[in-house]
Amino acid sequence: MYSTSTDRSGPADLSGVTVSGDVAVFIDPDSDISAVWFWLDDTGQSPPADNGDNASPYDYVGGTASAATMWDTTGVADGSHTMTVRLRHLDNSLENVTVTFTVDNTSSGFPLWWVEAESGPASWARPAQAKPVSLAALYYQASSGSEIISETYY
Ligand SMILES: [Ca+2]
Repeated sequence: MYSTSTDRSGPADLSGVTVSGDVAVFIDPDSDISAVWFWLDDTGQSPPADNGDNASPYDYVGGTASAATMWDTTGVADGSHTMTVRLRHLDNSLENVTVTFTVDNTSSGFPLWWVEAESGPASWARPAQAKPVSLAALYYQASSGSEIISETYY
């Protein structure tokens, strides 16, 4: 599971989703679990695990009962990643689970704006707040008469 809040609110399945920035990664609360080990991008579970947690709630990076320590996804490359967990149940049996997810921190830049004049040769103005950013966040706005047409490219 993951959440974008330190209080782990609004948890969602990490499998198949795209995450960015800081996220809390943790195990779905289950009273049958006594310990959890985590491996990022290591489905073979080479010892030692990246992190282990033997107290509920079971967090990837750690934390307290009320607040998870966030994992900064900008520390890894954009693209596909795996999180493999080894769960130890109360009867000491072990269970391995791997989920695949995507990290994408490319579109977090400040939008870049141009405003096109209504008539005559194209006249371009850049508002003072415009900053150079990655083209992934390019925001194009054109005025035509009283109508504003905008397009967003990703
Ligand atoms: Ca814990």
